[in-house]
Amino acid sequence: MSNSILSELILRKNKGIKSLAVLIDPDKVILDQLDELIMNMVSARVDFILVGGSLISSDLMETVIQRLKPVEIPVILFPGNHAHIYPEADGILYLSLISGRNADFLIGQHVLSAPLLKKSKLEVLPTGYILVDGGKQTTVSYISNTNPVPHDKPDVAAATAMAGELLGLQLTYLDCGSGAQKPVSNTMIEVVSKSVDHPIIVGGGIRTSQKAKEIFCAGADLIVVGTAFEENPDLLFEMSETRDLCNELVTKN
Ligand code: 1GP
Repeated sequence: MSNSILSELILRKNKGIKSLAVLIDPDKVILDQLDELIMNMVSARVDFILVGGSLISSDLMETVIQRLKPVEIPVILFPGNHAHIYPEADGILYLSLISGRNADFLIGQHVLSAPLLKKSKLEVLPTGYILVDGGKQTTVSYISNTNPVPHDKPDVAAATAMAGELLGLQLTYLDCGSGAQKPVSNTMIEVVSKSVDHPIIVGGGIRTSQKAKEIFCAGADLIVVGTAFEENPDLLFEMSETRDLCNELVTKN
């Protein structure tokens, strides 16, 4: 089991370098348009590709991963449950839903998937997954039967992230859920990123480059965007420029 994705994220965090990930939801992807999306992701120099979601009804996940295989961007599984494991990917966000109190998503799904993961070559990324209220109930909160952290309670999110770090989790993912009305607040990102030493992933409801810039400046190391790119593919180029501008500032300083 390699640790190249995690090492890369830690290295970038230490240098203040920001990263952009595209989330591909197998239920929403249009296979005929996948080649174009791949070309765009390569030319925008997307850093990571996440594939998955909390509820996947189609049987396209494996096909999508196989089509992404030749692309030189790491493909990371974003599983909704233990059935969403495909060894052809490069890594897996091993999400423990630490904002919730549902044992199944804290440890149960992990017990079911551990034997397969131990045998696979997937890089396992132990991640404290913190759902945050983004203005409406999301599929992930419904499916996991958990309450998100209130949007205006950064201290609760920070204490949750700290507990995850103390338990040995290597990443914190603050997520308002796909299609959220509003993303995680800048204040929450600032407070959480000052509370833990490991890389912070932020996603859910990020729809503009301006927002992406604010979220990077607040302390996110990696942002994940899905819905906004499905609605407006050109935004991919705008957001990657935003990432580049943030990174230029870092290299100048
Ligand atoms: C969802 O963070 C991801 O878990 C992406 O959310 O689809 O709203 O960009 P969006």
